[in-house]
Amino acid sequence: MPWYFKFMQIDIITILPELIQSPFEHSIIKRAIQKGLVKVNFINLRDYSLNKHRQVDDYSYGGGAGMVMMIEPIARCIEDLKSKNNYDEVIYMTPDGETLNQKMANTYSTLNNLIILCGHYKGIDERIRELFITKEISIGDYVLSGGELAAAVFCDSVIRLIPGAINDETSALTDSFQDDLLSPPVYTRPVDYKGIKVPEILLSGHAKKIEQWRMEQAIQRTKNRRPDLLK
Ligand code: 6GU
Repeated sequence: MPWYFKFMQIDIITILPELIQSPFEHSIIKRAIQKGLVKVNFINLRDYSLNKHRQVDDYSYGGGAGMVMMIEPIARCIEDLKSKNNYDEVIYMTPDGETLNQKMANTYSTLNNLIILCGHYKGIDERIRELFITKEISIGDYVLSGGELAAAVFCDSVIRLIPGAINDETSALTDSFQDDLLSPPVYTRPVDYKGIKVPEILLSGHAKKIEQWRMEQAIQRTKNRRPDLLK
């Protein structure tokens, strides 16, 4: 455990809680939850519908294909959450949001209380964005069926950065993108697989030289694959 301790609560509003839960039940994210670094609540939006059919969407004014998520259930849900907690941000997962990157993940990992709203259908009534949403996030330039998978990606990128989530504290800092470089190649046993050998330097035991080699490889790989990162 690091010398300082932070606790984060993430409340995810969704119409498909089953869809989003599994990524939180494995590996680093599961352990972060078990260690008490973060609590993730899945809130079923339909619980906030007053309609006997638990309806949360309706036809789009002006016509056109695709339903729109209604204001009232979302407003009721967010107001209920806000009556019990103070939130740093109310995030809406949407393809027209700001594209997620490592810098954003770092920033969000320092916050304490987040609401994440997962959209569906053709989107949410614009007035929800005006009234409640403080940040809009996309995970890339392609369209998903709903915000759940995007929310899981966002949460994974953030939770693993909470101090203590990763055992080796330095490990998250050497990730690809953390210094705007891709990661160097890595190897494990066997030292020779069908004639393809592990680079000699990695077997040398020279910590300094190995570090230098890894930096060179990282720069070379970034030049070849993502020159845009080097600016
Ligand atoms: Cl956040 N939502 C949806 N529906 N599609 C996306 C996305 C989000 N980010 C990229 N594509």
